[in-house]
Amino acid sequence: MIERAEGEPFSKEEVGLALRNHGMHLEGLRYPVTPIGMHYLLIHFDIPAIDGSSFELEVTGRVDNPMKLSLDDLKARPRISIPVVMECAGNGRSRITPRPASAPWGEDAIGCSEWTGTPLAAVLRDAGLLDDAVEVLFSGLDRGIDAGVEHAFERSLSVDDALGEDVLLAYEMNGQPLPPQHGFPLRLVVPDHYGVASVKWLRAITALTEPFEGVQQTLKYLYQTSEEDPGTPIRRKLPRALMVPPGIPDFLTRERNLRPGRVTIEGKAWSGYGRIERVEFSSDGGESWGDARLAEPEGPHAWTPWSHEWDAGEPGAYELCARATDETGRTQPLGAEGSWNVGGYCVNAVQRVPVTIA
Ligand SMILES: Nc1nc2c(c(=O)[nH]1)N[C@H]1C(S)=C(S)[C@@H](COP(=O)(O)O)O[C@H]1N2
Ligand SMILES: [Mo]
Repeated sequence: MIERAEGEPFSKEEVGLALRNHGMHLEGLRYPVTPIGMHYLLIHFDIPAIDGSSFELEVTGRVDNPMKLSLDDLKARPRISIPVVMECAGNGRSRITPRPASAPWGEDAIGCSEWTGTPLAAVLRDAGLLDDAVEVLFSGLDRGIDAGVEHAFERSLSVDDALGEDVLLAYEMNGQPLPPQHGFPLRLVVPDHYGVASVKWLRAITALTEPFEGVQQTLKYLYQTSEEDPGTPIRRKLPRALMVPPGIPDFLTRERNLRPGRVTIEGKAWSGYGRIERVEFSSDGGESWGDARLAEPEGPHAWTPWSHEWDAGEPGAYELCARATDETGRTQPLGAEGSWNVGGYCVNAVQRVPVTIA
């Protein structure tokens, strides 16, 4: 019999979503760059079948010089590679009650890949983005029905965000062509924003004079504190620290078991609002905290390694926690209660890892 400490049992639909959209194995927090098959996945509809050799990206709308770019055209443009932490806005969703029926993430909807591609800003400049454009729309080739409406997966960015440094039209992940599930042949990568901004299977870029009002922008991905709240669009990643679960797991409950003695706890931390300034560790469920040691991230959008020497002295039950604070002072709440929102987005309560020392 499994006791559920929080939330209700998962529905058949949630389990189905979780099997299609796996999380990153948290032991993968050891790697600076996540191996491709370990990176989390979120595919709203179906993975489209796309022929890379006839593929064309259309750049259109309020531009002087509309363009069609083949994969070779894109690869002939300036090429950059950057490690970027990607995280689903629904990460942490299963910690709230009641929760909406959607991917029931623990805290594993994460990964840090090295994305290679060409900067979006220069493509928009070459297309002659016009002054009256207010947003740039990114359209995927995948289609489905959500909120009762049939649509292609589409998201927009403000012109400022679209011209942001390091926003990429990416065609490689960790030095390999994008795998189908991660957006082959081309995806957007928007560092610092939640994963939803990084449209996969990118077909078209359209400069708009009015804000985009599609399903994935105005019905989903809104932070609403109640059904009546019109809500605010979710954008940047809130800070989060996660640890590699120490010791060995129980097969079924995944609770951790360790021997007494010193152990190095390690993990990664990130924020979409800037540098990680501090990571704290607690072994008593957040009653008392000590500062973890930080190391340099592999780039401005990569995760920051942290470690802490823990003396697991006495046999017994402990609850390990980690908490990140970024350069803007944003940090993580101790519990998820105050983070409840209709869509279950941006739940960044501190990680809690029960361990038994025996
Ligand atoms: N075209 C398209 N792009 C998409 C999605 C999608 O379903 N279709 N999912 C989005 C969401 S919600 C997330 S969190 C990320 C997940 O990217 P990954 O599967 O490569 O980890 O892709 C985003 N881009
Ligand atoms: Mo997501």
